[in-house]
Amino acid sequence: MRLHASTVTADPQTWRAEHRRMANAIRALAMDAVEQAKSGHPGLPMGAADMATVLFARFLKFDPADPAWPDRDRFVLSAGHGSMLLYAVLHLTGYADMTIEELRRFRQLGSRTPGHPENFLTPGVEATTGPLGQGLANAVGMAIAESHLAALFGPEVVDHRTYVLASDGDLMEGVSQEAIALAGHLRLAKLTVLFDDNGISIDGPLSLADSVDQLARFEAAGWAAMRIDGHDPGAIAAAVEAAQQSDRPSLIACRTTIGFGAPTKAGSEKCHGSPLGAEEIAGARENLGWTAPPFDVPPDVREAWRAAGGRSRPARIAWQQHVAALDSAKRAEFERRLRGEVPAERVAAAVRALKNKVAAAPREIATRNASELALEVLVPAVPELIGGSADLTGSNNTRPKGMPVYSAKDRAGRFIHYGVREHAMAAAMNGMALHGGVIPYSGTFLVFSDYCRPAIRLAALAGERVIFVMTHDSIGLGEDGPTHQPVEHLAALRAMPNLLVLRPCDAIETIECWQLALENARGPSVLALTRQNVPHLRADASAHNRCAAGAYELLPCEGGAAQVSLFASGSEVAVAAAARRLLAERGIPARVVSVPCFELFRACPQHVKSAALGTARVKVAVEAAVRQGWDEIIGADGAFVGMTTFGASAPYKDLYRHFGITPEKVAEAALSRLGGS
Ligand SMILES: Cc1ncc(C[n+]2csc(CCOP(=O)(O)OP(=O)(O)O)c2C)c(N)n1
Repeated sequence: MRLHASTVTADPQTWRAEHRRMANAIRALAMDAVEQAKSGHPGLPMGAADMATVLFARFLKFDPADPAWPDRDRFVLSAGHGSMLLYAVLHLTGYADMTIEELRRFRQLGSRTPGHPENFLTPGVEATTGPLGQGLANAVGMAIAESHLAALFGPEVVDHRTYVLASDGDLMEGVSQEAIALAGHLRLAKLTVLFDDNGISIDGPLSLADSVDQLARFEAAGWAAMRIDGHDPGAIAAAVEAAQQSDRPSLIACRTTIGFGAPTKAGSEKCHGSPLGAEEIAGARENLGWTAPPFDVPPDVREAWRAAGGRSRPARIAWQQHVAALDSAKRAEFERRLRGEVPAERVAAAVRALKNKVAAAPREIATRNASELALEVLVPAVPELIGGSADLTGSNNTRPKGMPVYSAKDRAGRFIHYGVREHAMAAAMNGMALHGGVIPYSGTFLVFSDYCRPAIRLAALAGERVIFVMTHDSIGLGEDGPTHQPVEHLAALRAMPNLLVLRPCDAIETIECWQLALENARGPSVLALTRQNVPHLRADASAHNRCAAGAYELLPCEGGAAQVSLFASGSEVAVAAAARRLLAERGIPARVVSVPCFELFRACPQHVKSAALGTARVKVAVEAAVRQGWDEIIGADGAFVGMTTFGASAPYKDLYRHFGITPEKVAEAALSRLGGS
């Protein structure tokens, strides 16, 4: 749908003049900070300054006095390399932390002005961006969260918009296509993308690599779209107004000149990612009519920006009054959800009851099915959980019976059919977590964690609670073969800082791991789950969450001091348990240590670690994956039974035999280390 800016009106000259000076303040600060840092990207802030000025000075609902105001509009700078645009605006509108000193310390250690925006570091920054495309997909998640919470709590308390500033690079990245399609399908009308349509990227003119008709592309995905002159404040304002009236998400392609004002570098890639240099800056100052010295903002401009920063204060106060007037139970629930505080007692009670129920009737069950059992009790207990799957709902078991679907028609629904869009799913979940008030979880196959990885990494970096159910976690998935069988994925995920990779061995551990993922408020979690059945191994179902230690002795040795410690995770814990029996038959006492989570184990106090590691002379680990990472537990001289190649297509029991991941092979490995085979 073509967006029509029918409300375009000629703005009074004074407004235009004031606008120009406000925008030039962004340009000057960006040039100065990049010059001072001797690195950075002046081109985007200079080109997009008009868009940002119109948005922040006339439309965006925000209050620098309360950066976390829940009903603020969200502004995501998806083109994170243009960070100085955001820092300049935060400074000018009066965010207390964004002092002129911080701008002077752009890109320096410990500053609030890192190279790319980091939301956990800088109040006013909504998302950690830089990897192109991510911010746009984050914004889709934010708009989903907004619409959902508005449906639950009403428009008096939740009614805000999400704006994204995206560059050519954002729109070239594949994740943007997934995100755009999802947003169009879900009719996220309060989402607006301002596209910095400057036709330049790092290598030069966009025509070197791209010839997409972006308006047609967005329209095909169900968006409203229009193209305007991105340096005309009246046109920008009219377009934003039109977007606000649209019943679809909107794209506003703003034709701009990268490095606007720079005498020789404007309009070229030369101003994309390096300081302009003293001469060019002097020329730009002259072109722009900017006479203030570096890092200086003239009082009239400062005042105009401060007025922009104070614009939404009355709205915030009115909002606080609305919240205060809410029914007390509703208010308490709203505030609890925004604090990100899971109802710990309800979770603990649900977990305890389910563990007891499962332990009372032990049976073989796939951990993906056990996860569904957990969700059956957690989804009602934790109303902020928003589930989903990338078109594998029946395989991931992420939709417990009766969980309503979130859609354009039912914003109160809690399960999202993301379609076959793993990357945007993960990035949108980040956006939901960043928005607050919801805890997203989703499903796909573990092998497709690769398709989610850039977003998982940002969740880990930014410390967002996002939960990934990743099923079909090894060759144990069987006949689908090596394309679908993860081999290196556990190691690759474990290599990521601040990510919990949880691989439970049975139903009890699965329930415990779900509890840990929910409690992991400052980072993402991956639950690696089996397709195939596994035996019930945990005899005890006490309230104590044994998985919290990351590794613990599941089966003690019998008949003397342990000679062998067998370590395993997930489905291979059963293999280790069977190997322990074989060793016992040979008179060799062995113990089994379940290792559901390396990261949690690493964080344990030394005595807990030592207890899990034990003192047996021989250490053997078994996991249907590559060895990488296990030396941390078994040492370089430990034995490892696992995968060294890709898998194969066959029934899973044949595969375990074929690849030698069997109790016999584990016992053999132990015996050979003992010198007794
Ligand atoms: C995923 C990803 N790939 C590559 C980069 C490196 N990079 C930063 S900006 C950019 C492209 C610049 O073009 P554009 O997005 O149009 O920004 P502009 O030059 O207009 O500022 C690239 C390739 C990145 N940040 N993220």
